[in-house]
Amino acid sequence: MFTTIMKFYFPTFLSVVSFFILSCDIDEDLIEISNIGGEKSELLIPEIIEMEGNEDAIELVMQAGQTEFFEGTFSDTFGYNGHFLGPTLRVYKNQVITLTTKNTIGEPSTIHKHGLHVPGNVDGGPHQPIASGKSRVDVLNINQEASTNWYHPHLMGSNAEQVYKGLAGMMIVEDEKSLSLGLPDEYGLNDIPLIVQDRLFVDGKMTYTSDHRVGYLGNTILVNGTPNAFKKVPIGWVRFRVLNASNARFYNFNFEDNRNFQVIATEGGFLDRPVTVKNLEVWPGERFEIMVNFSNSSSIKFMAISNNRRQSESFEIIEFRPDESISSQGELPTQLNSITPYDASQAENIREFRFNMDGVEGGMMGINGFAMNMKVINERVQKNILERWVISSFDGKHPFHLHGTSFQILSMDGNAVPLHERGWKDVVKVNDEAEILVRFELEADDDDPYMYHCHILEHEDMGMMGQFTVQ
Ligand SMILES: [Cu+2]
Repeated sequence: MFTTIMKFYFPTFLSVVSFFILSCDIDEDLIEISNIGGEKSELLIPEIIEMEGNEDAIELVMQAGQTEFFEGTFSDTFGYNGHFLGPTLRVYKNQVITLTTKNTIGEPSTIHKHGLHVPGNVDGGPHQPIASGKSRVDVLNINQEASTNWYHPHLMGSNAEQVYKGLAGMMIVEDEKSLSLGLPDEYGLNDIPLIVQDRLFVDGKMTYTSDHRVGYLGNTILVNGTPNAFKKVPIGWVRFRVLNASNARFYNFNFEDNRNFQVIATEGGFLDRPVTVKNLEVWPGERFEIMVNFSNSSSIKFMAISNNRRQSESFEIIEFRPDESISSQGELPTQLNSITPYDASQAENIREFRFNMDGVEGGMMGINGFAMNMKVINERVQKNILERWVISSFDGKHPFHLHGTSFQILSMDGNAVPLHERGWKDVVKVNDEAEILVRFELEADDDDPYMYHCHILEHEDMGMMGQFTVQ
C-alpha cells in the first residue's frame, strides 16, 4: 500500500518580480550579488512523506514541467511528484521501505540515495539507469543513525543538468536518539529544511549553459526552490537542515549580525556535542544541521560568502522573521551522540586519490590520471576493514564524496579536523589534501559498484569519478 503522497506545491503567483544583479567591480575583493528590490516570498517547504509502517512503500514520479519562479515567466524544470525538487521522505532506523521510482522526464536517469548505507545494487549509481517510461523498485533497509540525506540522479554524463533542472529531494532518517533528545522536531515549523541552490536566471527564466571547468554558477539563490525567500520562525531554538544541493557553489554561511549558532550534525549523524560557530562552510553535497536561538527581535538575514571565483561573492540566502505568535518546543541538548573515533593506527590499507583537472586518459577530468570509465573497476575494497584514504588536489578545491557508508575525517590540509567536522561524513572538503578513515559493511559487486567522485556535478560529468567494489 502506498503512503499518501502529498503534492509538492509551488505557488503560481509570486507577488512581484524580483531579481539579483551581479555588479562586477574587479577592483573590489567582494563582488556583491544583491537583491535590488521586490517583495520577498515565503519559503516553500517540500511536503513530507512519513514512512511509518514497517513494509511501507512509496512512489516517486520523475516529472518534466514548468515552474514560475518569477511572475509571468516559466522555466522548464524537473521534479519528483511535482515540477521542481521533490518531497521530503522521513524514514526510521530498522525500517524496510520499498521505493518505486517512475521516470517520465523523456530521458534516462537514476535515483541515488546520497548518504544512505545501502548495498551497491540499490544505491542508484550510473549502472542503474531508469529509462523514460519505466519504473524501478528498490527495497531499502534503513540501518544507520538519524541523519539528513538526499536523493538525486546519478547518470553518467548528464547528471549536472538533471539536478540543475530540479531533481533533488531530502531524506531524513530518525532513530530513538533523535526522537528523545528534545530537539525541535516539527517539520517546517522549527525543524526546517534549507535546500540551497544557485541558478542562473535570464529575464526571469532559469537557464543552463555549460561552464564545466569552474562548474556551473548562478546569479540567484533558491532555497527549497524559492527565490528571495523569507521564513517566519518561532522565538527560541530552531533547527535547520542545511543541504548544499548546488551544482558547484561553495558557501560560507553566517548571519548578518555575526551571531553565534550551533552545529549539531554532519551528513551521517549527530556530533557528540553542539559546536558554536559564527560561520559555516558547506560545499556541494554536504549537509549540516544547525540550531539558531531567535529572540523577539527584528528580522535577521542568513548570508553567505562564496569564493568559487577569484573574487568572493556575497549573497543573502534567506531572511528569518522571528514571530512570537508561533508556539514551538525544542531545546539544545548538551550531549547529542557518543562517536567512537576510528584509530588511524588500526588502518589496514591506504589508498591515494588525486583530482586531475587536465591531462587524464579517457576524458577531460579525472582521478589518479584516469577519467571515469563505466567498464573499469578502479578499486577493490575488502569489507569490514578500516582503511585510510588520502585525497589530494593541486588544482582547485573539490568536494570528495563516496557511496555506501559514512567516514571520519583524519586531517584537512595537514591540520587537525575542526570540531564541527568531527562527525560522520560522506563528503570531505579537499583544498590541498584530506585524509579520511573509512570502513564499509555492505557489498557492491562488479555489476553495481559504488562511486567516489567530486561533487561539483560538472566535474563529475567530465569524468572526475571512479568506481569500487566492496566484498
Ligand atoms: Cu571537482
